[in-house]
Amino acid sequence: MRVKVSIIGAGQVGATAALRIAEQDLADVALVDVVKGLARGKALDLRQSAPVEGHARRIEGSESYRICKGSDVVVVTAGVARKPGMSRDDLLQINAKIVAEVIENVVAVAPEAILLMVTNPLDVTTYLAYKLSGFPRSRVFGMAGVLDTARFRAFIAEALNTAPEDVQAMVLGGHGDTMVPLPRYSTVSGIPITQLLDRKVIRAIVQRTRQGGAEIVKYLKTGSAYYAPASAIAQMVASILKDQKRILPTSVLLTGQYGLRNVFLGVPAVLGARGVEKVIELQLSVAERKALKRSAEHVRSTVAQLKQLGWEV
Ligand code: TXD
Repeated sequence: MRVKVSIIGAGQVGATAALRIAEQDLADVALVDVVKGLARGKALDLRQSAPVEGHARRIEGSESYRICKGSDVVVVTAGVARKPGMSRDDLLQINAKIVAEVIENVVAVAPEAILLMVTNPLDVTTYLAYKLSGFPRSRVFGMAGVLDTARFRAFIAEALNTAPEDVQAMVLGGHGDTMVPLPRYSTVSGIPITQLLDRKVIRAIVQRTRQGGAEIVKYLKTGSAYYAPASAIAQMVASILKDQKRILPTSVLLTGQYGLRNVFLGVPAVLGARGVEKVIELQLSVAERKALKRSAEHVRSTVAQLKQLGWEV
């Protein structure tokens, strides 16, 4: 049986995610974009790399959602990205409209799919997708934490001059400046980083992680990061399609966990064939709990802005 992942938005993140999913032999890919010819062109290019890369994945591109029929997972990257000086929240008005249109189309062709949201502001577009799709909470969630922890892990590995994959880390909270990296739950081959790195160094890494996206936007000027985001998407998709049940930081609707409810926020979750199968509740210090609450308040205030803009969600 062939599995299929649809990716809505064939821009930088969407097209790179398509490449990773095909080259990792995870699924066939359907790419959709409103810009005429864009998804078709990129899909054709990707197909032509298959003989050299050595996979037999089907990759289609279109302006029409018809090609998404039968998708197991739909990844939503449609929207605009940040330019220098912009926060993720500045994207709210325009991306909310785009996400609403996308969700309506996706629900019509792939009502059984798992929705993985990527468009910023992430925790808010995921909330919107949850409300508009009517899908259960286990089938609507967002990618951000895997990227934020990947940045945290990369910086720790650089500071220690060690293999990046040996570094495990956890980042909670919303995808923005209020995210909560957790040095206490970060290790290198099982050794807590607090035993390996100076407190001041850890603090600097935490700060750099929070600004990780902006640092790249400043260099690129016309867009934001996409290689690492695409890696993060592929990892989450793999955990779902292979039913790996990996514990990955995921933006999930909280229903009382961490003392919070009715808000999407990054927390460790078990990802398997049924989507979010479980939320893991970590023991937090008073300061960590406070930081997470602050992050939740920030996401809530952006949802409130959405309501002010006339969205009934
Ligand atoms: O961690 C995370 N969640 C993120 C989020 C990491 C990286 C990027 N993040 C966000 O993803 C970013 O802030 C943007 O909101 C999205 C997509 O970023 P990308 O860098 O891929 O932006 P591009 O290159 O501009 O691509 C967006 C594509 C582009 O081709 C548009 O034509 C298309 O989206 N688009 C649409 N497709 C379908 N339907 C509609 N309505 C539509 N509108 C735009």
